[in-house]
Amino acid sequence: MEIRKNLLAGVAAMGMAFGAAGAANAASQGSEGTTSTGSVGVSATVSETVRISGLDDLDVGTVSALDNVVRLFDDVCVYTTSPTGFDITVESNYGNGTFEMYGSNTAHRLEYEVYFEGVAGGDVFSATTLTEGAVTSFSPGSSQFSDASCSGTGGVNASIGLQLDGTRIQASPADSYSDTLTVLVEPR
Ligand SMILES: [Ca+2]
Repeated sequence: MEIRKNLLAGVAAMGMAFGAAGAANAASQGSEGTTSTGSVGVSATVSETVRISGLDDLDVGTVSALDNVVRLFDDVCVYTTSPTGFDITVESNYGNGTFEMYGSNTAHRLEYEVYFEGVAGGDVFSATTLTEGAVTSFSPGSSQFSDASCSGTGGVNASIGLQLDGTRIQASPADSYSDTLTVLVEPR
């Protein structure tokens, strides 16, 4: 009996939650007559969506301790239906809190920096570096993230940048290094 009572209470609570979602969606029943009229409430929730596309691999090629700063960027297209922009979180497969490539010899590490900016092109390197695994928010200054194909801006509207510093290259033994970045975007 106790269990049954709790179940009923749960169903009632759910009914209240659904009722709160829409304004006038309580069904009403008709009564007997020459005609009869009832009503059916109709409701739906539209969620905001987001998409990042145009991602390409970043292969820096061969570098050495003689290099000072090595930079490479990839232009992408971010689209969201949210009028307040998007949040981005970039995670390094190997690094934890920092971006790190591993060598073929997995004892070898090469730290790098990742930039992201809501504009295409090399200006990404004037942006603030991202922290691995941490959320960074981008608000549209205009409507630049509401163009589904970024067609108004040449198919791109944002950029991911990778930077290797000479001091870090110097600290890493000769090897082939790689990592995978997971780029998560969410509507704000
Ligand atoms: Ca690209």
